[in-house]
Amino acid sequence: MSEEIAEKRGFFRRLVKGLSKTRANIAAGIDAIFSGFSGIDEDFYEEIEEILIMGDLGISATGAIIENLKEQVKENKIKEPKECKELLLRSIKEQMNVGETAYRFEEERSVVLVIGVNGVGKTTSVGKLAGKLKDQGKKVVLAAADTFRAAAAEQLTEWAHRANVEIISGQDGADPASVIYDAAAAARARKADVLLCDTAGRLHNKKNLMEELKKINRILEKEYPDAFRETLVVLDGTTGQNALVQARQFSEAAEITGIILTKLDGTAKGGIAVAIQSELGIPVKYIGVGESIDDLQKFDADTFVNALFGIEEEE
Ligand SMILES: Nc1nc2c(ncn2[C@@H]2O[C@H](COP(=O)(O)OP(=O)(O)O)[C@@H](O)[C@H]2O)c(=O)[nH]1
Ligand SMILES: [Mg+2]
Repeated sequence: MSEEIAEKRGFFRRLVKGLSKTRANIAAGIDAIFSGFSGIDEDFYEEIEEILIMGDLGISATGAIIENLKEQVKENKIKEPKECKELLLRSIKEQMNVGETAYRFEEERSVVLVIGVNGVGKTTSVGKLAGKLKDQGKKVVLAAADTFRAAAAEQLTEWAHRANVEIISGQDGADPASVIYDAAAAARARKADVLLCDTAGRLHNKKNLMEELKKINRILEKEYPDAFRETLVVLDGTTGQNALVQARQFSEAAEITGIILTKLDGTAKGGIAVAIQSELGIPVKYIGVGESIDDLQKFDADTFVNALFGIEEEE
């Protein structure tokens, strides 16, 4: 077995383990319906619909999934409920299609802005991402631009040590834009591959947030003009539909290029990943499946749905 396959298999196992509560919520219910019904009728669809909505896939994504399933059943002249499972999985995967997810920032000189409300896992995700990129041999610089919370820079400094990368921080209460300014200068001077910027989570007011992000963006454009730009919103997977609301608000305030969905380990609301991709069309680029440095994975919709339904993947 090659190292890559072993790693993939390890990731999948961790994902399956992390999603166990979500799976108990969704897959067990779905299986019960498939074995409990002897024919396909309106009740059958309604029960599937209920499970998907309870599993946090969202009303609109669920509606589209059921419509698609009905069409497939008709087209393929399916009579047995059990034969619907494959079609259901396929239609969930189709709903999540956002085209190919690009990770260009990993390959180019880039700056990644990480935003999101308090406590969702921004600092942790920046730390994990730093570790991942460092492992790939990249030169990484961190910007501790959350100057709002006293302990924030300290927390990121610990991650910088763990990942063995450089960090630029300012005084508590300093202007976050000034930290970004210094960090851009440092990234330039050290010829960094990736500059990762942790920010404060303040969404109390959309106008404020927009102004602050605009200011940061202006500085980056001026001080680090040749860098490829990535803006990732971090969402807490345990908050279900709330995460979707936040994603919508942030996408109205900034040009979001992707999402990091955290805390998928131990949540029953993992189905939110489906709702995010289906309803917002923004790719989930990474998922957090634990608190340690290795607990960040690239997101793949097919793999995710398989893990959600406990289907072993073939290599
Ligand atoms: N279980 C779990 N905990 C996480 C994950 N990501 C972050 N956390 C925890 O969530 C809490 C808040 O994280 P933090 O990075 O400080 O959030 P921030 O305020 O957005 O910067 C910390 O206790 C983290 O350890 C994850 O993927 N899984
Ligand atoms: Mg933080």
